[in-house]
Amino acid sequence: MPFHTYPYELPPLPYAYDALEPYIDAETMRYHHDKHFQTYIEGLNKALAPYPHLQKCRLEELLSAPARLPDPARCAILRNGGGVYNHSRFFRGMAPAQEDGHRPEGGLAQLIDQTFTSFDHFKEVFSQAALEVFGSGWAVLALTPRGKLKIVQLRNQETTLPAGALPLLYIDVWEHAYYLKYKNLRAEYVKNIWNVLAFPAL
Ligand code: MN3
Repeated sequence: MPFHTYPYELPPLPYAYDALEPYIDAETMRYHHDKHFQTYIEGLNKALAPYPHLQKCRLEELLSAPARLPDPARCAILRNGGGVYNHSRFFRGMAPAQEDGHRPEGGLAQLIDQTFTSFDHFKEVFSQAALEVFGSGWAVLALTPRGKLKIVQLRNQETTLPAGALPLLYIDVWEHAYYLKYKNLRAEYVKNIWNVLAFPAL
């Protein structure tokens, strides 16, 4: 995928800007994808420009071991690289609404039932985690190295990678993800995003 190595490029949205209407509006999608996501792409390329040896690394490698990044660039690489990594997955983790919403299938459906007793309870717990992120950040459903599901709250553009966990599903709760349509009503946004969250196969 084009955004996995330097120089990073903005991946196209896998659907039309208005495909998630009325839950996520086209104007929000344009700003979020074309401006905010693009800014992280540019910031990451700029941060990596002086470091040819880091340009050869995959983004996951850079983000997994922050201590190995050079001091002067560490913060910029983690912030911008985290923004690139999280947003690339967030946008791919949504799809046009279906009647009754999207449901996980197969192995992921089983694991959700085992871990959270039911899909509805999982939705409650995950929504609550998204509502309780203080300030800018993410709620993420992640698969731990031991194969367990875990709901994680990330601040700013942290990722699950230093913990070795694979992110499966994201809710972006930065205000840029919802403010144009929902203003201060994060709870309305979180309730409505379930119509368009799409589950990966496990
Ligand atoms: Mn965002």
